[in-house]
Amino acid sequence: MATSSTNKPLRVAPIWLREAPSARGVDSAWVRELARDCGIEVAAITGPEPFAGLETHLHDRIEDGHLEGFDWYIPERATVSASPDQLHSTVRSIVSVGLPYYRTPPDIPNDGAVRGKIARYAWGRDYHKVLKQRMTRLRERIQERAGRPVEARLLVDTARIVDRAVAGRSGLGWYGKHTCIIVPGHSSWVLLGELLLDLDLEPDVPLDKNCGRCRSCLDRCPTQAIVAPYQLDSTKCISFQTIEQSGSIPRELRPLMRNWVYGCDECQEACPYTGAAQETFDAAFEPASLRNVAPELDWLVSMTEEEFRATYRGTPVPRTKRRGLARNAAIALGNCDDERAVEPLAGALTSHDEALVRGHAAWALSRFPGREARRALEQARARDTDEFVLDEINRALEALPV
Ligand code: B12
Ligand code: SF4
Ligand code: SF4
Repeated sequence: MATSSTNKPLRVAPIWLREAPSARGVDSAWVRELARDCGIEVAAITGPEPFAGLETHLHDRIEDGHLEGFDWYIPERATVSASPDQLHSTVRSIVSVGLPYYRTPPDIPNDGAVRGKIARYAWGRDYHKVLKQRMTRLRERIQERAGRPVEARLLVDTARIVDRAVAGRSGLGWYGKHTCIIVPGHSSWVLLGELLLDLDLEPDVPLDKNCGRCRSCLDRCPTQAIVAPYQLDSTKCISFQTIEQSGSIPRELRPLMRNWVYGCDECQEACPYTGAAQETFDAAFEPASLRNVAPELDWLVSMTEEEFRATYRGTPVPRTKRRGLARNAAIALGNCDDERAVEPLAGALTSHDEALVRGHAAWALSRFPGREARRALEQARARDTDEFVLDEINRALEALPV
């Protein structure tokens, strides 16, 4: 039997997927139809009952340290998020909604540039805004059809509710071992939200699907962050480190991060269901330029605030800030095994305005055992006064062969 990192037995079939909310006699097919009219391709309905078993599961994950680094992920919040009926006293039904976003990457020119990778969900416009706008429209349409004011609460990616638990119980999709919700026809490439309504709607039923013996996502994860089926240790996840981590990235993870500079799609790409995922033609997820998909690392590590804003405004990327993205680019340059990385790294080490970036550039230079890297590090050691940077430089010099 699979066990968590603290040897707690894994609950094999979470009870919150097996609940059968009572039918309320109102046909809900029209809600799904209206959703599609509003640009929301998939929707399914569940009741407001607490997700039995979820509270304990979340508390266990917190206790195991798997959610460390999320200040807001505290047991009290987790308790509330497991009981949607506590969020809004009048809620009678929840509409789980999803925006599929899978698309093939644009052609990468053969221009010799060393490039990083941005996770697909961040190629286009910020999904929080896109989904909220469409959900607002859906709420208005529901109200028109219901012929009375409808109280509604619209949630996308908040601490108030576990989006995947709603999607799982409503049958919008089912849990993969990578912990993502797999939606038929789209694999896990679907962003989730929900409308809590004071309307009685007939609930849909959970899908009777599972991964069987497959474990491709666990095997493919570069940092082994999926510590057991359905259990992710966020602190090891490249997505967490490149997006949520505001400080230094743990040294042991840096060499494993490959060229991901914002998020990570490895576990989803490994999934056999991705082979059958439909391309989206949703303009909201169309990248404005190649830099929104596969930016040149030498540019990222030295971009100005103006360039950063002009390129990434309106997308999810600003969450990591210019310094975070440049830090991630320094690590990716360190992992690229291409001597051309030394020059931009030496430049970043000498002149980047953020100590965070200079320090990670020092680490990255330690991966290039030539004389140039050593010279850049020694020169920087004589000039830099920041403690973190000096520590990184000293460690890098120690790691380089004399
Ligand atoms: C915190 C968070 C993260 C953290 C932690 C992720 C995690 N797995 O917990 C980090 C930063 C690592 C992260 C990464 C990503 N995230 Co995120 N994240 C969230 C957030 C805000 C909360 C998730 C949460 O509560 N996690 C706590 C853990 C304990 O819950 P869980 O992993 O979902 O646990 C479930 C399973 O383990 C399952 N389960 C447990 N035992 C068992 C046993 C069996 C048999 C079964 C079937 C199931 C099962 O039930 C649990 C409860 O839902 C949600 C938004 C939200 N408010 O819900 C988005 C969300 C989950 N993220 C999302 C996305 C897109 C991503 C990334 C793909 C982004 C990227 N490309 O970089 C990666 C995917 C990494 C991965 N493999 O999960 C989407 C997922 C869409 C989907 N189709 O599933 C969400 C829903 C945002 C949204 N609104 O669309 N994310
Ligand atoms: S997003 Fe990347 S690092 Fe995180 S679990 Fe998936 S493969 Fe592993
Ligand atoms: S890769 Fe395999 S184990 Fe992982 S989610 Fe997909 S089907 Fe499930």
